[in-house]
Amino acid sequence: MAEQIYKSKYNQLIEDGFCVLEDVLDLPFLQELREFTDLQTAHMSQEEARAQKSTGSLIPVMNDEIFARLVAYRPALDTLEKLGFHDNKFSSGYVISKPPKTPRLFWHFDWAGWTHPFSFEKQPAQIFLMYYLVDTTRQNGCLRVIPKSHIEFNSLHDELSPAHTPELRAGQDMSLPEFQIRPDEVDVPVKAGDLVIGDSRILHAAHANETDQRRTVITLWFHPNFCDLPEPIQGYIGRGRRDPSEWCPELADELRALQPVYSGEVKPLEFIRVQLTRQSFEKGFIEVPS
Ligand SMILES: O=C(O)CCC(=O)C(=O)O
Repeated sequence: MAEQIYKSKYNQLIEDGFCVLEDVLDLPFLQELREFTDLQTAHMSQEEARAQKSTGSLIPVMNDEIFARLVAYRPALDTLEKLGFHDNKFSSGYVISKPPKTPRLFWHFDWAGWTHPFSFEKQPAQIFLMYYLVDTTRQNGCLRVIPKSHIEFNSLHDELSPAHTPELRAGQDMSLPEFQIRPDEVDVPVKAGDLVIGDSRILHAAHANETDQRRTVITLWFHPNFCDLPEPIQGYIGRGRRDPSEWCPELADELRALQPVYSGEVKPLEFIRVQLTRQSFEKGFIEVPS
């Protein structure tokens, strides 16, 4: 891909909060991931499926070697560098598989470090790398985002309660603001193997899966320019890291190089799910709820 294209993708990520890089996963690996995740998600109990009707499966990636290969996947890491990011670190990720005939995913953002003013700067402290394993459309639950909501106040911020409550995950009350169709939302349909990169602060959701097939995405969280982040954020991201050789001995060195390690003395920021208001965007920070 030409340098100019990476530049425009980077600008889109910084200004709008997301971009799509086409055709990043090679076909044999994509097929392997499909087969593996189909088996994994086939074991989901009825009870779990009911409790997570809106999200679909939420299976952590750090137990299976195949996902270690995805985390250390060279074409994706090279893509981050070509976009202009350096010292890219990985913190965690999930297999999110929406079974057939499941409702919308609720509006939310993934970032939980809002108590630090850096959260209101343009540079992201956390980005998601999403690999959809099937082509996505409005019918099977493609991603929806509100452009610029990572950095600009959106009236939806005022309406959302802290994300990922059991009620939201189960999609118990589809009349909640979290399940609305918004006038400023855009669909992000992709081809299987494309890579969606998004700022973790962006408001995002997914359409219902109205088809008879699963729609699986693997979301990985990365932290670009880790060494340039404020220390309390480095400490927050670097907390409680496991030895990568327990996850994938063959890739332990590569995974270790991707681990966010903070060895300074500054107190780490607390992980906190909050409600954002216009005032927080205007002030550039939020009050910590006591
Ligand atoms: O299921 C999807 O399409 C989006 C997943 C998501 O919102 C997330 O990983 O934060």
